[in-house]
Amino acid sequence: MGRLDFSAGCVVMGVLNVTPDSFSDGGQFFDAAKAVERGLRMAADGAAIIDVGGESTRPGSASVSSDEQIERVVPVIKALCEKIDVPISIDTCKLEVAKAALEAGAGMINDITALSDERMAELAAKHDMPVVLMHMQDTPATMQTEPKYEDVVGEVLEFLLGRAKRAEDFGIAKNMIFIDPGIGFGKTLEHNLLLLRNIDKFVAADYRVLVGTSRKSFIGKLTGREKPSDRIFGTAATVALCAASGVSIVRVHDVAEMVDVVKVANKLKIQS
Ligand code: HH2
Repeated sequence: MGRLDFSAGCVVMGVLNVTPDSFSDGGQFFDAAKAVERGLRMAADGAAIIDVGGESTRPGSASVSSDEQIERVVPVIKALCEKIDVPISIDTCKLEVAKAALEAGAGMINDITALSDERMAELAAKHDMPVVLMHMQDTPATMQTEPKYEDVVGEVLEFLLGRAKRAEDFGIAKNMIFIDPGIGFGKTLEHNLLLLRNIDKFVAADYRVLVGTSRKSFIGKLTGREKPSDRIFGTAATVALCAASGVSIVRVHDVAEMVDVVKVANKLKIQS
């Protein structure tokens, strides 16, 4: 499996949801063969990493058992690892799923609960795997009911730095840790905008940063685009800002388009 290379700046993580109900592409890649085909396309389009998930975390979603997630993601990860050198990340907060994905060839853990289960931290440390630590207020089932912060940027950053430090205490190397403000996870439109406007503060915090804005509902609110697949240009604006601000990874559905955006925005990076 290849390694991530940040020498040119920000890179693109392709989202591959092997789910029937994801908010933007649910059902399209639920079939393993279709998911593999989509993963190969993303690799050909320039994805530096592919994030495979077997559970939707959209607002209001219910959790999916480990067995069900494993059944969905393992065949896809195995097939992709046989065919391409692009690293695969597993989008899960469940230990058994992460273990099965690792055995199938995945090389990174994307945990929207920021390693709440400490056995997940032990697993990542033992296998020297990169981890994504994401902030979320509440749980996907209820997180959009009434998100509240006094100082969203300060609180999210403090949480992430605490979790990053804890991950280091478990033996995960600093350069293996990615912090993620969790756009849309227990945040209003204004919270999301404040986090993005202040993304440089996260970049300055000494850990690599990952941001996932792709096709999310706040982009729909700003553009009036109801359909997630119509939110590509809105997504591009956020991706350009992130890349030019020094974010290391953008997590997106539209890989070919965002690879172009990142190539240009990386060259526009403002040196402070
Ligand atoms: N967003 C989603 C899922 N996983 N992981 C990280 N680290 N950051 C994110 O912003 C993030 C994430 C939601 O997007 P998607 O996977 O397209 O939808 P769904 O959860 O409905 O499958």
